[in-house]
Amino acid sequence: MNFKDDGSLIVHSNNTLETKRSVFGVQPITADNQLYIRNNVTPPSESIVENPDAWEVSIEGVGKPRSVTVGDLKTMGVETVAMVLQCSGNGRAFFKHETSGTQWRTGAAGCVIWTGVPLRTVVENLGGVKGGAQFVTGTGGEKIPEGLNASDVIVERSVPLDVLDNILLAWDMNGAPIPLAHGGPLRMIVPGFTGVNNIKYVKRVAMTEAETDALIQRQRYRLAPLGKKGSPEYPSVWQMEVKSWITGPLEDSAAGMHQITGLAMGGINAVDNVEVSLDGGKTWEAAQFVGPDLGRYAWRPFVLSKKLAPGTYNIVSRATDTEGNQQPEVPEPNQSGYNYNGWGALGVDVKIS
Ligand SMILES: Nc1nc2c(c(=O)[nH]1)N[C@H]1C(S)=C(S)[C@@H](COP(=O)(O)O)O[C@H]1N2
Ligand SMILES: [Mo]
Repeated sequence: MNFKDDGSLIVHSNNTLETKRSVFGVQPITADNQLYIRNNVTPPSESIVENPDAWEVSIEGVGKPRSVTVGDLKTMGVETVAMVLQCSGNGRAFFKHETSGTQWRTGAAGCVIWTGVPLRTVVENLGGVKGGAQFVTGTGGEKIPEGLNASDVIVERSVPLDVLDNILLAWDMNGAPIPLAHGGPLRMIVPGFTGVNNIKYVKRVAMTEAETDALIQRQRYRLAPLGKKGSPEYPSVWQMEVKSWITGPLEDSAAGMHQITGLAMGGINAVDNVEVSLDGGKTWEAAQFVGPDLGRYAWRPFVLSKKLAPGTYNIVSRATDTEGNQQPEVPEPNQSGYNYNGWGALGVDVKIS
């Protein structure tokens, strides 16, 4: 991806880039050129973002279904939301069991500002939700390669209809048209839901009675117990969990004053507070949030100023959301390694001399 800053990223494959832990600092918003990338299939051609306003999305499962262009959507309404975009598999590398899939650590996540029209507004303009609908189903605009079974490769995800009021059909990211790599010309944004539910180059949005039968919904992204294959009997990977991690110091350094920094998020809820421990969780101290509160779905950078004497420190952080949910030391494992949020393994070991 030529607009990316190579020095900020870990390359897992040419379509799978992770942000280095050291680049987050205490910035509330992740820069476009440092944001992770994850594609399940080959993206569409760059030509689709040449004239973004011409992109069409088919709105179905409403009173008056029809195709609308991004240009039309821009006349219907506009809102912005700051949101953590985080891959369902972020932190997979910290699970103790063997997992297949990208061994993400902390960097398959970023906090981004999206601008677009609320899906609710679009739906009301088109005659409202059709009776019986229970899900919002979004379909990615990738071409299905010849000879492959469409439902095995299509990026199509369903989320519960009760989040309709939060969904945006977004055309801008961090104040500029969304680049192809991040889902331009139009992306379905579901705040508080993991990466995969945020459909890039969305070409169809349907209010549906049932969840899509696509493999990516039926079998993949399910919280299956160890040793079991994903299937509809297990919960879908939807809402994000409360989580935090340390972003500095990451390296051995000299005794004296240190700013211990990190990021904390509530996932589907707002984050309420975060504590830091220098002794692997034996004793905890409250950390301070830094910078603006960008809302429920954003993360908050935090800091604890500390004078550190020579020694070895296991620095960990533990966030609590506004509903009282707290990061566990070790989360319940699931076969594919989704939603890792354990405070133990997300900490860092540093030697101060
Ligand atoms: N159309 C489409 N949408 C998609 C994907 C995809 O492959 N195609 N990947 C999903 C996954 S698994 C993640 S983690 C995020 C990654 O978003 P990013 O590449 O903008 O960081 O997009 C999601 N939306
Ligand atoms: Mo993902």
